[in-house]
Amino acid sequence: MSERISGTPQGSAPDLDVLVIGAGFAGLYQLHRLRRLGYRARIIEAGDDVGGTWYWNRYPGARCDIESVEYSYSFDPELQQEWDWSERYAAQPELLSYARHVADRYGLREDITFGTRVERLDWDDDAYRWTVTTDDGTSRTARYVIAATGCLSVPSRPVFEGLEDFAGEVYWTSGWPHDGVDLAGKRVAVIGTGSSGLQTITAIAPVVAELTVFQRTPSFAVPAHNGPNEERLAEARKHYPEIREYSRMSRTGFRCPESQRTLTETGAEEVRREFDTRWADGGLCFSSAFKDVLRDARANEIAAEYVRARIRAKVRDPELAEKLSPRTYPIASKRMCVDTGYFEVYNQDHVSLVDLNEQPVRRITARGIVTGGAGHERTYDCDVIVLATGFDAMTGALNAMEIRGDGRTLREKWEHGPRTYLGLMSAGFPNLFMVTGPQSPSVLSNMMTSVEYHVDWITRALEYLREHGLHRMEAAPEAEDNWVNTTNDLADLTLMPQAASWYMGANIPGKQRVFMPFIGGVGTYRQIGDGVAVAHYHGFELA
Ligand code: N01
Repeated sequence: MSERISGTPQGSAPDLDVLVIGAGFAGLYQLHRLRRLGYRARIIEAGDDVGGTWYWNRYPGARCDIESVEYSYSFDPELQQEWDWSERYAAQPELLSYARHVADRYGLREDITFGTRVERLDWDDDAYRWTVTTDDGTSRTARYVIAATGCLSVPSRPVFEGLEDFAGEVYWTSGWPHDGVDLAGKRVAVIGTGSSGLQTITAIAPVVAELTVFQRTPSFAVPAHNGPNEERLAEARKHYPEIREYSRMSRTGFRCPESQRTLTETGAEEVRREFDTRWADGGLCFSSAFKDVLRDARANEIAAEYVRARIRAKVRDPELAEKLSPRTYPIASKRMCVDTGYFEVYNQDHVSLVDLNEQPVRRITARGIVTGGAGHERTYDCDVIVLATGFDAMTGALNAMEIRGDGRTLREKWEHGPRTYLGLMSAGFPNLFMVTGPQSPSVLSNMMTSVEYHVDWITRALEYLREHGLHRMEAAPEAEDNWVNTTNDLADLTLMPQAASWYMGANIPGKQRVFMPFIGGVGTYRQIGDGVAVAHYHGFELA
């Protein structure tokens, strides 16, 4: 059972019942649910339109790595029947149109304030409300705040000495110009070879005059086999309820055959057959082929070597193929990429790879990028530099705000890593919910499945409070401690902590290295979350 503490809110009613931060897929659905239930709710959004990730990340080739029919809302059967997904994996413009369609279809825009960034939140424990201050100097009060701020929404922008001296154009994939960029016939340098880099490189290679890729760590990538979607969509339209039900209880939040077999106990021929099948199917299910791939170093190496062999088969120059083959971390311990002809790009004469382990970036000059050590410097001249250097994942957007709860800021509390109960609330910060927060499945899952579950869970909690005349909800410290320990223990059973990944916060200088998402699976997490709700919000203090 939850613990009840006594108290009543002092003072006048707040301006809003609920203030939601962010108008990405999470914020839009949250606003829709709240409006239907009669809450006075408003979204504050930094961008000038809805869409979140798909509003900002407009780089060439930006595309989802979960199939469209699954990376879509399930809450309204009519919506899912009426929307056409033209490709197996939707591209950014289509995803942005979908977000806009949802905002218009449910009349959400009237309750969204665009072009405004939340800067600070101050909790008033007498009035049981938050004061939310935005960058236009305005303050609003709200009984509850829901941070739908996204897991990969704050770009990581490493400092490259001399970047400001560069005479050409500079673009960050995470903030690509809305009017597009004409790269035709230009000499382009790309720094970063994660998902954003791979997609950009593949998309721009056919149009640029010269492409130089600066790689620090190669990525494992599985083929997307993207293409027209009529058949998949027709099948999905017949079976959406079953598809959604399956996804909600699955490990990953989308349809992916989970193997019960261990690789190390399966014959080599059968292992190969299974990988071949998954490779031919395409997509992220590759790493679910055997249940020990993420737990057993030997199994992992066999899976990794399978992918490296595929890279060798695609890249004509063996030396180059080796440079493009990851060897420094277990496969799937960094987010795998889903590609469409990425490795083949390097077979073209106008494309070259610079291995930053051999020649690190020294500085950037007016002409281009200088690499190498003293006496061995080399300048790569270019007209355009594209930076695909990633994000301050999971905690970045929350820590970017000054969130002051019971004295401390959230940033101070999370100095040694995020601490939450279920990834939904953090002790000391009452009435502040997070959608897909740290220590929930979030980035390890189909975000749509996880977003909908969290929004539904939070909405149900708010309804419970309202029905019981309660006004304050807070994670209990012991429940939070247990949950943090559980998530850490689960991660330690896997190979995930071995990688210097953004899951671990390792891409941000000074950030505590701790595995941030809950790795126990979407279905298991859902059962735990539902159990907590049924037990009158066990582990939360209600007042
Ligand atoms: O970012 P990343 P991303 N000098 O962190 C390199 C999702 N997403 O935007 O690995 C040189 O993966 C860095 O090198 P290293 C998806 O979940 C999805 O690509 O740190 N290089 C790495 O190569 C994904 O995982 C899609 O050694 C530097 C790259 O920059 C997540 O977003 C599409 C550097 C950053 O890769 C993040 O992907 C796009 C430096 N100083 C994104 N600093 C879909 O397909 C960093 N790097 C849905």
